[in-house]
Formats: sequence, structure tokens, C-alpha cells
Amino acid sequence: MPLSKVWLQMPRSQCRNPEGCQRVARRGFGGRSSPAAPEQRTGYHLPTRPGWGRPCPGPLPAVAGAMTAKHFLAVSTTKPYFDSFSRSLQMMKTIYYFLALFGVFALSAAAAPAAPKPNIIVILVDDMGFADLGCYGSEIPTPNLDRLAAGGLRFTHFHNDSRCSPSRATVLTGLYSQEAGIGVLTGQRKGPDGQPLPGYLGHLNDHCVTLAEVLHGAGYFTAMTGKWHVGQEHGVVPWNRGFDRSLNSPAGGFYFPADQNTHLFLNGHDVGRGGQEGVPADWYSTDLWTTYGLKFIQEAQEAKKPFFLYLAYNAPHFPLEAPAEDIAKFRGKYLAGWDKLRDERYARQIKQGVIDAAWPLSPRPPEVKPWDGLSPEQKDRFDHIMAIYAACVYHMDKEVGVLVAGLVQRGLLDNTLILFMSDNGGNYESGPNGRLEGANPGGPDSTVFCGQSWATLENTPFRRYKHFEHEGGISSPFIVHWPAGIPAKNELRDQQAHLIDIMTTCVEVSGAQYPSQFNGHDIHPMDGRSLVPAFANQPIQRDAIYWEHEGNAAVLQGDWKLVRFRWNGVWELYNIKADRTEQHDLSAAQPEKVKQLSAMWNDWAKKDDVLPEPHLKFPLLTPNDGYGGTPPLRGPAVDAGDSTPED
Ligand SMILES: [Ca+2]
Repeated sequence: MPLSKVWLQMPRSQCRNPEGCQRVARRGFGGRSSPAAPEQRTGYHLPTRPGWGRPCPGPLPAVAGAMTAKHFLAVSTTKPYFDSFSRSLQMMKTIYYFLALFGVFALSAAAAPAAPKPNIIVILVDDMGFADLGCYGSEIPTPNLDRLAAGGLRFTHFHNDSRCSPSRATVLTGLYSQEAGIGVLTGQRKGPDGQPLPGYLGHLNDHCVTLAEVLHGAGYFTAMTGKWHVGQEHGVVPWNRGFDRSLNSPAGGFYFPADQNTHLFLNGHDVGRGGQEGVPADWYSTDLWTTYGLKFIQEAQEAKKPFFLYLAYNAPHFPLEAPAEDIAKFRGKYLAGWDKLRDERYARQIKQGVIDAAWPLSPRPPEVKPWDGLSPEQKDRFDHIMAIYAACVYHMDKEVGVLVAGLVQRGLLDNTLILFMSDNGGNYESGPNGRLEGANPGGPDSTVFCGQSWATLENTPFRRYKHFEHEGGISSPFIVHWPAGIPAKNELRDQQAHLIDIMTTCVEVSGAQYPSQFNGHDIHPMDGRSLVPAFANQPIQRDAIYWEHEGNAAVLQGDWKLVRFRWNGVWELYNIKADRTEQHDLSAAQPEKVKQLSAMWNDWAKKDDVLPEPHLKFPLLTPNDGYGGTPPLRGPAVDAGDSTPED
């Protein structure tokens, strides 16, 4: 029985905690509490205890299948769901019609009060590929994010900055990462003269403002939980960059208190691994970020302010770790192998409309072995690795459900703009074999990397990975959910967008003023465009989008993308509308287009402190090989350095 049906038809009597849960009529997340709803109706199981959004313990074992989510909300994008959803939508339209009529009469009698500012939640996940959510083709069950997508929008051409810190800098500031001071990670890069390169300071500079600083100025209660990674070691911290509340780690690379890299700060106080100042001693990071996110939302509500929450999950970044029961759900599921699963994801993506059937699936890279040629022992090892990765994604989705339940409980979901995205594509680091080390893989003492072979699945149907500016590195799911502001439900948007647009969008929907000066410093103008027109399926007016990371580079203008593999690579030219999987390099056929776009890229690079490129760390590779096969993607010295949990 499909996962969704188990839950959709689950009678109240099957709940493990029927007295502790209430049901909410399935009328969008904002559905009215309806404890007396008929048993056959779909309902969310919610805790009656307010405040913390603990999940319902789920159905009784006899109902829950091996893959069943142990969570209050497990709805996937199946046809019965959409049929029912359409009926609900029709009912809502009727209600809205009468409300609108009533509103006309009311407005004639009195001036309308100002619309309340929307709450804003930016959810940023770490190292998750374009194809890892159910609503973007994955076999990993992500019912909660699928549900948000069904109640809102999915963008199909959304891009990030291909690496942790640059993407975070861009999300937070609305600037290209170099302009904000973070072109690579949080280590400082120096030029030949020994001076720090302004685009590579390793921390947010003084000429940018964060979303928190901007929204705080508009009366918002501002909070963050999760991975910071924009320069805490240099003194740039959430509590001095606009956040009223924060539970953060300087960087990522941990999931449990016992992990080597665990380090927490609560509102600026060093609370170590937890166990002090109210932070529990025993936690799983994904849960902890959600719990404190809801705690801060509660504070905002009590303060009667709109809130901004930046929820930066550090899952599913390496070293991959997850609760054992989550890993067990997936063990054996990946013996099907990357070749078959990739074909299946590709087919689902076409059916869902998130990719164009005209784009061929990029071929398996030469480094990745055919699954059928592996020994049973090798298959078992790879299955174990991917089960842990899938568990990280699955658990992250589960916590998104907890967050949404907390919003429903507080009556906040309807006017909360939720934006969900990933900071870069699936990660090939550790090479095609990945890593599976430790007596208890997936536990706190283990070292698990998904590796290039599974990353190829994660980035279906695109080429290349995190670090690179080919589509596999920079493409992300992007889910937008805002019932009060976006009437469209379960619609796709193919407008090109980038996380640089988050600032501009938040400024528009909040009515905030983006400053030209802040704390005595001149502030760079925003580089992005508001996505509000795209919410109504109107075009976004922009000239181009640019990328640079470790010498990898790209510019996208309309249908044309120029992309380069390393600083010593040659420019490749693709018509991204016809060939988004980057299979047909048109650079030789259209040299004038290459000349035009490369000149644009150079002008941008000079303007935004991208030059001189900080490539001295990296060994020289031979020019672009056309796929990333031979020669090796990275030199050995670089692989060793990048396998640390720094990013
Ligand atoms: Ca990342």
C-alpha cells in the first residue's frame, strides 16, 4: 500500500496516541481544528500540548508499513490526494468569493486596515541535490515538503551558489557572495601581495546587510537556528548581524552531541554540546533546530510581532548521520542501484513536469561503475551509504512537518511565506566509492560520505556536482508556500531564479526599506530581483545571473549559458532551454555568443571583486574534458583538504 494511503485512510483509532492528538480537517495546512471529523476523512494528527510541536507518535505498527513515516503528516502527491485537494480548493474558492463580496461592502463603510505583514521562514538545507525530494522525482518519501509544494509553487529553474558559505552569504545579503566577502569558505584568501582579497575575506563584510537586519528594521522579530558558516571565527555572528534570537553552530559537520565538530551558541552564549541554559543534552541536530525555531516563533507571537526565521538545517551534509530507526527504514531499498533509480527519478521528473522531456538524461560518468558489475558485498556497502543519506533527507522532511504543525497550532500558517531550498547540489567529495567508516555507520563515531556515484543520482538529470557551475552543482528545488499571498496551488514556475532573489522578495512582501547606509557604512545595492511577479506567473525582468567558485564560472542570460570548468577550462556554451542537461556544447558553432557572454562575465567579475581569482590552492588541471571524467575532477591534495567537515 502506498505510503500516502496508509496515512490518508488511517482511522483515529489506529493512532498510537489518540487521546493526545487532535485531527485537523484536510483543507490545506490552515485547516480548522476538527476533532470530530469523520474517521474516514484525512486528518493531521497534532499534539494537544501547545508550544513545542512534538510529533504524533504515528500509527500502530499493524498499520504502519516498513516505509511509513512516524509522523503526524504524511501525504504524498498521489492522484487521490489531488482529487480530494481539488475539491477542498473548490470549496475554498467559494468561501473566498463570498468573503470577497462581503469585503467590498465592508470597505464601503470603513477604511480597510493595513494588511498584516507576512511572517517569513527561509529553510535552507545543506548539500541536497535537485532530485532528492518526492515532488522533484525522488523515491525518498518527503510527504511534508510534497504537501507544501501541493499547496503552493515549485520552481524548476532555481539556482544556488554551488557551495555552503557562498550560498549562505547570498541568501542572507541578496548580493553575489564575493561582493559580501565570501567567495569560497570562511578561510581568508590572499593575493600575490599578501593582502586579503576583498571578495574572499571569509566573513560577511561591512558593506552588506542581512535579511535579519533589514526585516528587523521593519518591525520583525528575527531568529535563526542551524548552521551559520559566514564568519563566526572572524567575529561575524548572528547576534551582531540582526538576529534577536539564535541557536547556531559556527559551521556544520555534526548531527549528535558527541560529534567532534559539535559546538552550539544560544543567543550568543557558548553552550558547548548542550546540557546548559535549557538546551537539552541529548538531541539530533535536525530536531534541535526545529524545536528552537518553534520556540522563537512562540516568543514572536507573544511579542505580537511578525517574525522572520532563518532555519538552516545542516542535513544532509557529510558526515552523514541519522537515527538508527530511520536508517533501518531504507536499508535494502538501494540495492536496486544507481542506474535503475536514476532512470526512475528521471521518468518521475518528466511526469511531474519539473524537467523537460526534451532534455536527455546525462550519461553515467566514467568514474561511476555500472551497478550490475558490482559484487554483492559492494552493493551492500553502497546500499548502506545511501540508506543513511536517505534517512537524513527523510528526517529533515519530518521536521519540516513538525514546523508546519507548530504554525497550524498557532494559527500562523496562512500568512507565513515559507521558502525552501538547498545551498548546493549533491556532493561528489570522497570520489565514486564514498566513505563508510566506523563500527556504527550513521552514528556519532562514524564517517560516511555519499560520494560521487550516489551524488550522480541526487543530481538527476544534470551533470556535475557541488563546487561546479554546471547544472548539477547549482540547481535546487525551490518550494514556495504562502496561502494568504499566493492563490495558486500545486503549480510549477519555470522562471529563472536564484537565491540572490530572496532578499529582494522579502523586502517587497514585508514593506521593509533596504538601506543605502547601515551602521555608518555604505551598503551595496541588492543584486537580485523580486520573485513576487513569478508568484503570479509573470516574467522576472533581469539581465543575467553570474557564478564563480574556485575558478569554476558561469553566466546565464535568457536561454544561453556560458560555463567553465575551473579557471583553466574552456568556455562551454549551451542553450539551456533546449539542453539543460548540457549535452551539446555550441561554443564552436557560435563564437560571437561566447565572446559576448564571456565579456559580460569579465565585467561582472571585475565589478564584484571576483578577480583576481583565488585559485592558487588548486593544482592545474588539463582543459575541460567535456564531462568531468578524465582527468580526475580534483587533484589529490585538494580532495584531502576538502574532505574535512569545514564546509
Ligand atoms: Ca552545502
